[in-house]
Amino acid sequence: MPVARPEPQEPRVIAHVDMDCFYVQVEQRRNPALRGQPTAVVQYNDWKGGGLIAVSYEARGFGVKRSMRGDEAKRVCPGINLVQVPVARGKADLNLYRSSGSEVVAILASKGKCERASIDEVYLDLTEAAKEMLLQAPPDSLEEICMEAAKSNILGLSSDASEKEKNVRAWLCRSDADYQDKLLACGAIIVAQLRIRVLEETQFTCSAGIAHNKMLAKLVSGMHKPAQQTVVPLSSIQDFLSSLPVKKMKQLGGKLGSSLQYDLGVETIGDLLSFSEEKLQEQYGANTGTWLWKIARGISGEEVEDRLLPKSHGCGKTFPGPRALKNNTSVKGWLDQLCEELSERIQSDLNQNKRIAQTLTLHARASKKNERDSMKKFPSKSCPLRYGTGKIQEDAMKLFESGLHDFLESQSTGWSITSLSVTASKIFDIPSGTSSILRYIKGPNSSAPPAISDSSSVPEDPSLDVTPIHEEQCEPSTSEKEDNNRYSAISTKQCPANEEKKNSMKSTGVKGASSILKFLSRDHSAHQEKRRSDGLICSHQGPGSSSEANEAERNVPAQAAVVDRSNSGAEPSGSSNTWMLNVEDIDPAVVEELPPEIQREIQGWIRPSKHPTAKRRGSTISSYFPPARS
Ligand code: TTP
Repeated sequence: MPVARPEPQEPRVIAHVDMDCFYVQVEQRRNPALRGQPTAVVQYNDWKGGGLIAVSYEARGFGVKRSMRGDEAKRVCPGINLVQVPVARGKADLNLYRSSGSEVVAILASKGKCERASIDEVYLDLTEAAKEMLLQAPPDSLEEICMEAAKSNILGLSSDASEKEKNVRAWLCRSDADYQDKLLACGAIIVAQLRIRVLEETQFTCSAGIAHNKMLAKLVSGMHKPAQQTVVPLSSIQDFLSSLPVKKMKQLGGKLGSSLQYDLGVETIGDLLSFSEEKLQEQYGANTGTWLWKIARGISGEEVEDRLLPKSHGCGKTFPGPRALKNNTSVKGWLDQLCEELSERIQSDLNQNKRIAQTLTLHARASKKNERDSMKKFPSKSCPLRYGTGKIQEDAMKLFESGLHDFLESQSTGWSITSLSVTASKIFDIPSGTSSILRYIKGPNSSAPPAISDSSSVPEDPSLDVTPIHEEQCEPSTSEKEDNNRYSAISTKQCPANEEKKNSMKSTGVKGASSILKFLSRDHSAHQEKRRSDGLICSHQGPGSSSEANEAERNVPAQAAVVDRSNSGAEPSGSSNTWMLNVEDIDPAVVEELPPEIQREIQGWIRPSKHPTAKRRGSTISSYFPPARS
């Protein structure tokens, strides 16, 4: 259920940036001959030409849709280019798309707090940058407003096409505007400049929404695509929400939205205005009721998180129709492959970013023989995550068996699995210092099998690493959704983007800047390739993304026994803090899996006599670090 959060006192400027037909653009950069051509990226499974997962805007013009398969797309648009998604381990390999997304994130993060929300979308908190611009170089003081900003779509502004740019320029430069609108105008100019930089440096176009909160920015970023931006002034919010179908809002796509429609007769967000906060609370509980009351008024206190790295890592694959898995051996074969990739990715995250994942979750879709239409779902199962491919494989199989047991409800009947995914979540940074390593060892890495909990009632975050794709999925996470190249941390120090940040206010007016679409010529891409090869372009590898709530649940010790827990969402039993560790408790296999510097540190504990600094702290690890929950 969504949660109402307190609103900030000060007006904010928030942008949601979403790449246009992202996988297609990545393929077009790889093969510039595809630029401007009807193109789609298709899944690995080539049944009926493969399922389309990304469709260029040229192809959309011919009526090609993501729901089609390649053969159908060819019938609708005979000239379409179908590019198969890269493949590894018999499934889609999204590394290229993740690292391409990271290049964009590195640029966008130069102007303010940046939250990578999925493989191709980002939230930015531009409040400080907008305030600074308003102080130093307000729009009405600029000699010229860049073309890209002047092409903004401002909700509520006259949409007379012939006058649009003139009206937008006038709106951006109004000296009598209220403070909130002035900040938004600055935000619109900053976002336009960022989008131009993204295009110049990566050759990718993106669209954006600019508003006073995340909810509104997200709702409008896709309203005018491709390569455009939309601004939501305060005065336009009620009109906008009054016609917005409830299901368009991310959190209302499921049961809550259906209940609003069928139980309260609410069709649009604006319809919610006719219900008091008390009535909504009575129906949906205090918090969700208040949240609904607020969204009806365009109010959302959700903060942009400072996070460039994924919140989880997930790997999955679907097995449609005749490919469904019908026995434990075939499930184990696939689970082993998914777990191997997951293990590589979390290990890479640990090595490069010093981050530990704490929870392993298995999701599956299943049906029982002769019961194809049953509503019973395969319950998702979680347990503390133990590092090491073999352990993850072992635990995932146990999670599967536990889920299958519940799913079958003791019936001995045939079953088939049509999708499998494993996710590593609850990822936290290891603070520098040894106490964090202690937590790492006592938590996710015990050699004992972990407690299993039922996570079926935890709503799946649509932006998690595991994105719903037709045949296979493997999100970066996705939902940040890794081999070593994939996940290098994005350091603002490393990137020229940071220099830009320092000087950001000096260049607010991009004099004579032309429309983003002009950059899409092949000549330009050749120029960019040259710049790239000359080392002029920032193209850091980075994370994938996901957006599972980053809760402060930091201390999940592994348990000695496998316990089936059906009270979903509960912490595995025994996550107590009164836990003591002696050096004998450290699994040597775990130590070998750690990054070299951490291994050295642990060796310091294990053989304190050889490491005077370690010895100073005591002879058993527990004497250094009292149990603490962080
Ligand atoms: P989206 O942002 O949903 O779509 P898009 O970028 O292709 O197009 P748009 O311009 O309309 O935003 O998805 C981002 C990428 O994620 C997309 O290019 C391919 C991948 N993807 C899948 O693999 N499977 C899916 O079901 C979806 C929705 C996306």
